Amino acid sequence: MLDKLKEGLQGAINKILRASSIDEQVVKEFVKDLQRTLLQADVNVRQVLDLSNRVEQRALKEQPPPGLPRKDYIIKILYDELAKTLGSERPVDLPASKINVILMMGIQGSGKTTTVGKLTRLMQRRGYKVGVVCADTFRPGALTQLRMVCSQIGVEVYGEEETKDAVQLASKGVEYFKQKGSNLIIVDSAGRHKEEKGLLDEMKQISSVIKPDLTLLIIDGTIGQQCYNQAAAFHQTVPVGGIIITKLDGSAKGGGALAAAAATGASIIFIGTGERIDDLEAFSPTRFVGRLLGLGDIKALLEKAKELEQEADEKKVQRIMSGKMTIDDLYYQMEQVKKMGSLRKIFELIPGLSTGVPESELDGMEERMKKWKVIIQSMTKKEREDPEVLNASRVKRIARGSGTSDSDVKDMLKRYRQAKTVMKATKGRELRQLMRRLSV
Ligand SMILES: Nc1nc2c(ncn2[C@@H]2O[C@H](COP(=O)(O)OP(=O)(O)O)[C@@H](O)[C@H]2O)c(=O)[nH]1
Ligand SMILES: [Mg+2]
Repeated sequence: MLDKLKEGLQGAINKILRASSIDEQVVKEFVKDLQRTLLQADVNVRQVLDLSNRVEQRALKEQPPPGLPRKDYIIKILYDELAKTLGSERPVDLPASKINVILMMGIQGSGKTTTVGKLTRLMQRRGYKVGVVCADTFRPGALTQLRMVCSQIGVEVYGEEETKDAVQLASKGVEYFKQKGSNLIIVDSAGRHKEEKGLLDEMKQISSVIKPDLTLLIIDGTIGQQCYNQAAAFHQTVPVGGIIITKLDGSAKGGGALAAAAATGASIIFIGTGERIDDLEAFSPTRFVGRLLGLGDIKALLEKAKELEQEADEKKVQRIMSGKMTIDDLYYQMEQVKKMGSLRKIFELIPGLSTGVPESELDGMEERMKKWKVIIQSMTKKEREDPEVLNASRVKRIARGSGTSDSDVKDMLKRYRQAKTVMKATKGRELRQLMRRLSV
């Protein structure tokens, strides 16, 4: 599966591993290799640029945790960014205690009907009582096809050969299975109309009538580039809750998977890997990327990186606990927490930082926080390690260098001291919790 993409990525990685030292040029070349490979795999240009820019920026700017070679760290960055593009892992989470409705959406030939069978089988095994509705009134023989698929697994299909109103059919079918006591109703839909707009309108109407708990977009993994626009068009019509990429068993280039996920922001939940009813796999972005990059090596590398990062964190916590927090440590925490969300959160999460700050002032603090970053960047290494050396003239210099005022600098120092005191007093307990939360 996805042999070309795999080959390309592994080639780029091998080149990095063989380089005698990592400088800007090696990184740039690596990023070029990466771009070429992704483009060949039919990932769309904008996405390729986004992804490769992020990899380049991080590879050039970030420091690997002590003990981890820069080469390995760059591979980890690539892994992170690829996995991030594919979204987070999302199991299907539909409470069996209520009636759930799933709407299948996608163009003709993408694999909707086949996937209905696969999904039904899988959900049956998980204990759901499944009913299937045929709302494809466009394709001749659609009902017969769906019945054939579902007869293999003894599942009833609601459909009417004569009715041409798909919206009405969907609604009647859902009602039918509700009365019958099903707790999962899967609605198969048409994938083609005389014009695209007709199809999208129909989807919108079906969705507003049956009010699905989950709308799944089925995408053919072999179509590459077009995935992006297709997924975006559906998503604008009916928000996509999850994606299933089919036909990843054949000569799929794989770019489609990345494209569809990016166009909708939805996660890929399953992938289809064959025509048989059991050929459906739960999708895990990390496992997928692991496979692409060559799992054996990457797994060991990731574990090592995590260990070293934790070790480095632990050392920081130790230092901070013993009352020796430097400004760099504070900065590091600010950066770490920022990855989690808003600046406001930083205040709530870094122990001591918001102590004594009234709720009403918290929002204004966000602005202040931005200033602190520039202030910290204007300090020398020595000053960051030992802020007690800061006298009036140094404060003036920093204020001037960062385009802030003396009182801004003093305010930052005051907060730093406060945070330091609180962390020492709580023996870093809260901080440790914070680090733990960050490392998952
Ligand atoms: N190899 C392979 N073929 C698939 C897969 N999923 C669907 N197909 C085939 O794709 C074709 C179209 O599937 P169908 O379910 O009718 O698509 P629909 O028009 O969206 O309902 C059929 O020939 C299926 O057998 C898959 O995961 N792998
Ligand atoms: Mg179909």
